[in-house]
Amino acid sequence: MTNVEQLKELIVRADEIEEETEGEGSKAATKRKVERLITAACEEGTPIKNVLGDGLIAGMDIVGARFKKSEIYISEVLIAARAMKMGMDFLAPEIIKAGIEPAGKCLIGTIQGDLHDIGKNLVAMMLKGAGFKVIDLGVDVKPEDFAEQAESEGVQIVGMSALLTTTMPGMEKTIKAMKDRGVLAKTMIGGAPVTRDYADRIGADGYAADAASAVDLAKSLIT
Ligand code: B12
Repeated sequence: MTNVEQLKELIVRADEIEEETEGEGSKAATKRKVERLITAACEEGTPIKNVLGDGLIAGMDIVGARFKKSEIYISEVLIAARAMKMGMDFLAPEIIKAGIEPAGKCLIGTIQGDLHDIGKNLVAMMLKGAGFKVIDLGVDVKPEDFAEQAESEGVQIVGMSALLTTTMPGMEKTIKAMKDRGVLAKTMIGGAPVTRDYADRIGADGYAADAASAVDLAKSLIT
């Protein structure tokens, strides 16, 4: 197996690796392995683009597909995403040097009045894993703040999350705030109480039920 293939495998099996090296040092052990494989791949002349695309992103794609089919739990996705982030952090200076363009630019946040962020964070991590540049506005984000940031950052996609039926109307207000400001970014929405029907009703460009589908949706919205 090449170093890049091993890197992909490491992301897919990150939870098993952390279990094997259980205890205080498990995260550090994963970090060491990720960094060792990236260094080895670079030393043997693999372009950064391939280390990223065929290693880290390819691994995360498999994790996303398995999660979508309910073959693995959220905890396993989070461990894989953490390993992915370790790799991305380590590679960041090289990515900048190589001038690799992100897959797209996305703004994400939880809607005003809503503090739930586990699902939103998962979507953000998976988008990053798929090569998107993600600007995370956090929780309790006002419609005007979404619109203002979408404009100033020049994003292609605005993702909104809501977990409370009482905060869902904030999504429609955000879409309106974006229109009022003349922001042309596509909108995608999600969260447990949100449905495709609701997305259609409020004029959102897309809805996804889980983080892996959110990545597919984001890709389709910008092509
Ligand atoms: C954890 C939790 C909390 C935590 C949140 C911690 C945190 N940092 O997020 C705490 C304890 C703070 C909390 C507080 C409250 N909660 Co709460 N909470 C939950 C709980 C148990 C799990 C939510 C969760 O994280 N799920 C796991 C994630 C991974 O799933 P997810 O969010 O749905 O995300 C996935 C998809 O929806 C999608 N997705 C999500 N966001 C996005 C965005 C985009 C763009 C896309 C495309 C896709 C997408 O992808 C994600 C990954 O696959 C739910 C019950 C439930 N089963 O949903 C109740 C629940 C959401 N909470 C509820 C309530 C009522 C509250 C409180 C009002 C309770 C209270 N009386 O104080 C407060 C509200 C606080 C506030 N202002 O927000 C209710 C909501 C009822 C309703 N229909 O409105 C629920 C449903 C519980 C219930 N059955 O009553 N809560």
